[in-house]
Parts: sequence; structure tokens; C-alpha cells
Amino acid sequence: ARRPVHDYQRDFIELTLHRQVLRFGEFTLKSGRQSPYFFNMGRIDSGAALARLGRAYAAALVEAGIEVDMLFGPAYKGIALAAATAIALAEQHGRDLPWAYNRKEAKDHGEGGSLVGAPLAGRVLIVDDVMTAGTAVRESLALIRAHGATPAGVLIALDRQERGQGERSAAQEVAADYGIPVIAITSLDDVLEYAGEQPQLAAEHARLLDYRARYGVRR
Ligand code: OMP
Repeated sequence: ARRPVHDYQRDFIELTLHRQVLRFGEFTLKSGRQSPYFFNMGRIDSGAALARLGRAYAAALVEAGIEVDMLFGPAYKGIALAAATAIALAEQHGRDLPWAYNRKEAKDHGEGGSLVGAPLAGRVLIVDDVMTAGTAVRESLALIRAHGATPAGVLIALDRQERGQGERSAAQEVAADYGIPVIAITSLDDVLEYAGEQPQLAAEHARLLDYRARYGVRR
């Protein structure tokens, strides 16, 4: 059974297609996997598009109904995403949450430290772009714990539904290992459904199915 499709998901899918965030071709992923598709959030490169993206993230968080005290955006791409989500939460949902981000390189002058923004404390929500093998998200989870805060969940735009360290998906593993929800606005299922509906994407759809058979989770 398919999960219900919310308005914010429809709007987000429309945005990603319009801005060509989703592309088909041959891509080498961070994990070394060769993928027939890539989801590039860097294509959200205007103010209006970013605002729309922030609204989708905020709506997904509110819909999930989880309790969080603050947002954390991992460098680099998560920074703008956490900022856009924080703004949308404040403006659309009346929730003014603290937010923070990290630097990739520690600074030895100025404000010091590798964290910027609100101190990491309480239940922290990670806001990032895509989960594949879960490596990026696990680094953020470790950082939050190292600062004595509690991971509250992970909010991403796309769950690629690929195997993590074992047979389950990276998102399922992270959810189980940390006891937290992984909230994804869209997933590989949505990409497959979209490609499956477009006659001109028949070859891409077939490659997606092959890819899922290789790196996806048993279903
Ligand atoms: P994992 O650390 O393997 O979960 O990969 C997630 C990261 O890979 C994301 O934060 C992105 O930087 C990048 N990525 C994308 O942006 N889009 C994709 O479709 C796939 C990846 C990827 O390299 O796996």
C-alpha cells in the first residue's frame, strides 16, 4: 500500500521536476555506487525556490508530529536547508525554533569552534538533503551526541531507500539504531512512480529497477 500523498509532497515533486533537481543519467555517488539517477538540491538556486523548499520541509516536520527543540544543518548543503526550514516553521507555523550548523574545518579565531548558531541542546532535528548509505547522517548524529544533545530525528528531501550497513535501508537502520524517525518528503518509490508514468522514460525506469535490485532493500 502506498503512503498517502500530501499536498506538500506534490508541491515538492513539482518543484524538483521544474528545477531539474532530479536527473537521469550515470552518476557516481559518494558511496561509490553507480546510479542511474541523481538528486541535486543545488538546483534550488533562487530565493523563491528555496522558500518553497523550506515550506515543504516545515510541512513534513509538522505532519510527522514529532517534538523537537532545535534544528541542525550539516555543512554544506544542510545549512541552507535548515535555515529555510527554520524560517518556514516560524512564518507558516508560528514555531520559532533555534537552529545551528557546523563548519567542515574548525576555526582558530573569531567565534571559534566548529559549531555556529544556537548551542546544541535538547532534542535536535537534523535537516539534510538526501540519504543513500547513511554515512553523512551518522556523522551528524555522532556530532550531536558528542555535544551532549539528543538526536530527535532526521528530516530529508529524498530517501533513496538503499541498503545501509546491513540488509535494511540506511534510513531504517538509522531509525532503529538511534530510536528516531527518519522523515523523508520523497523516496525512490516516488521517483519510480514518476518514471513509470512517463512513456519517454521507459529506459530510465528499467535502469531504476535494476539499480533497486542491486542496492535497494528486499521487498
Ligand atoms: P550517504 O552519506 O551515502 O547517505 O549519501 C548522502 C549524500 O550524498 C547527500 O548528503 C548528498 O551530498 C549526496 N547525494 C546527493 O546529493 N544526491 C543523490 O542522489 C545521491 C547522493 C549520494 O552521493 O549518494
